[in-house]
Amino acid sequence: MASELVVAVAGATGAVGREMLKTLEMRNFPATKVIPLASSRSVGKTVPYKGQELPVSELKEDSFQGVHLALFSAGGGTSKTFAPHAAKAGCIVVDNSSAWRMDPEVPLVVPEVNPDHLDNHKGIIANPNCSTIQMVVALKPIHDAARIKRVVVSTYQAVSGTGQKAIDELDGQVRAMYNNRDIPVNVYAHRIAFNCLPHIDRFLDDGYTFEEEKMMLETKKIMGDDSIRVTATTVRVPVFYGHSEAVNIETERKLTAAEARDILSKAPGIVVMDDPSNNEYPMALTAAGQDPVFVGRIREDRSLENGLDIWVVADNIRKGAALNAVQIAEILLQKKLLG
Ligand code: NAP
Ligand code: 3JN
Repeated sequence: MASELVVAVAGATGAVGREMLKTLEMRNFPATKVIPLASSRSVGKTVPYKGQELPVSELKEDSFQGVHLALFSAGGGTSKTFAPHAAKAGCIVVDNSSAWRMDPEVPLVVPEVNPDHLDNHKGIIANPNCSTIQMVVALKPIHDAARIKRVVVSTYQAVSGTGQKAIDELDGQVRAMYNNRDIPVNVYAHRIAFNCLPHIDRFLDDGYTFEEEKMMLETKKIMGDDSIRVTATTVRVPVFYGHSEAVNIETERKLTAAEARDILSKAPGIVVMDDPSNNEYPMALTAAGQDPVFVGRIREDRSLENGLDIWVVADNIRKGAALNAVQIAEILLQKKLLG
């Protein structure tokens, strides 16, 4: 590794960007300098890193001279515009948006699943959607053991996936209700407090949402297998942190629940919590603030010959975004592809 390792965080004032700074710090990432970037609105603000307050600079085309690694979480449009400038300056971009995920030239990586896809990057690497990340961590060992034919997933997604404004909206709505005030509805199409919205991101012509399409397409690309059929229903629930997923899996070869439990408990990045007789199963509250993907409720699907049902929970801002991006950077370092 070179003696210098300069890291920029684009979107450093946002929910994901702040978690990225925290994750770099917690994992002792060997950055010699960290540069927080955001919009012109944030110039003059600071963000915390290693006990200091770092000043935020405006993200510009020339922000990446002398920068080795840029972690982007400033929205798809921003990534589309600025990631190529960063790559052209010789910086490796790990992008959290959907802007580059399905580009055939761009690796889409979950370290527990397809770290080898990093070998052929061309300067931009994509971090998958949070709901996809936690699902593929659980699917990969099952696919390796029994070959997955089809996945049916329903998600229960926390408001933090939408960013800080949605965290504030749920908090504000609950307070308004308990104080008999008018309930502000600004972020989602309907009230989220004490409600569930089967609507994440925009609707597409065939009735799916873009979030559902992301899960369906990204899963095939990460698993490197176009034959896996995936259908998704993504739902926003009034939870602050932690996405939960009910995942139904049809396999080519029969796996018993005991075999699946054994395989999953030995897989990287997974903690199995599956003791229903003691009310033990993962919940959003279990995962919030934690690194692993938690799996429970592992059972054989009574309606299929070779089917499993599992329940998968992870912190959407950590493993679903910041942690996965930093793990990618760590592998680049191990492979001597960075610095
Ligand atoms: P957020 O809390 O709203 O933060 C947005 C960040 O982007 C802020 O730092 C903001 O800076 C910055 N930004 C916005 N427009 C910009 C511009 N034109 N130039 C420079 N910076 C700009 O949102 P978040 O939850 O952190 O999410 C940010 C992005 O990360 C999302 O849009 C999405 O693409 C990605 N994301 C990915 C996942 C995943 O599934 N892997 C999950 C969540 C989010 P200011 O404070 O200056 O406005
Ligand atoms: O809603 C969630 O729980 C996850 C949201 C992710 C997100 C939010 C805004 C824009 C994304 C993403 O990562 O897919 C994007 C995007 O399309 O970049």
